[in-house]
Amino acid sequence: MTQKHCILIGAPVDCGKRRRGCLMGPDAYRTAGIAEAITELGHTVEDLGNLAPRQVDVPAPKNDKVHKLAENVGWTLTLMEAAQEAAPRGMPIFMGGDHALASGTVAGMAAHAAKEGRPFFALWLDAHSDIHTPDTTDSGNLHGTPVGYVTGRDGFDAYPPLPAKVESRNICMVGLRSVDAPEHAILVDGDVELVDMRRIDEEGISAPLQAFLDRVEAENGMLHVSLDVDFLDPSIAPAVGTTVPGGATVREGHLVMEILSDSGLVTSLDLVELNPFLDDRGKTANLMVDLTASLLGRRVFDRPTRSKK
Ligand code: B3U
Ligand code: MN
Ligand code: MN
Repeated sequence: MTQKHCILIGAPVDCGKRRRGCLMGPDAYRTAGIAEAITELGHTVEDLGNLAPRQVDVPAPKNDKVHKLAENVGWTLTLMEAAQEAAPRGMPIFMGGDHALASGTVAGMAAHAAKEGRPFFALWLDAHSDIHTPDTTDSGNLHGTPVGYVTGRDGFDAYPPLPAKVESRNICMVGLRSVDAPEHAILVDGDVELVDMRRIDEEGISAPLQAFLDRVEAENGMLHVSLDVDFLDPSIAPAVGTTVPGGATVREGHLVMEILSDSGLVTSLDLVELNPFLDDRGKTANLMVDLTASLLGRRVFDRPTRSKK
């Protein structure tokens, strides 16, 4: 694969939900050897260290369940800016932190794509659809809202205005198995590409993914991948607060990453929801690093595989 310059950006965001621990995520990835894994593949790496949220004042939210609105808005500002600073120089890899960080990373990458005059696509690898708004969320946890924000839904008045809205038809969600009623209502009437676990069981994970990638390629799009730990089955990835049984296997995870790697289309990546406090001797952090390595070209054999007679 062509050499990349990978820019590691620590985003210790822990305000997107109540259970604490995702702030330790960036250092768990470093401890698991993310930089070394990337350089071993022949790429270059730069680590910007951990960022901090901008300090902002916001009006009290209409929905009083909403948790830590100001901190979430502050992180969105910080990461929107960081994405736009890094994107022209290489491939940003945002080491979370919980999924609230994607409000900033995705909005920033979409703004960058708009500047480049290219369409923007997002692949959401997650058990959840994260398309709530601060008004529809019942948990009040804003890590359930980044897709709502970047697609321009109402209710994000406290957030920065979107430099570039993401077209919902340019989003593909893979791994869905936990969708709340207000999210369901939006999704069934909308045009987000939905790949739930049933579809994966019936069609396999590669066919729907490849169909989406064909569209990205045909439109010369930029592709952001947002990988939530809970996309994976909790038996192989226990370090996450919101485990949902029946997730992707190790093999499905790697296959997705290898197909993405072969496509050459991925321009940025989020690694989110790792809570090292809940991990089992680094098992989940190591798996997330291995998946990142597959995305960046690690292979057993290049395809097509030839057996020597
Ligand atoms: N949809 C639920 C659960 C959830 C969303 N994202 C995560 N969990 N990680 C909510 O709280 O909005
Ligand atoms: Mn998520
Ligand atoms: Mn999730």
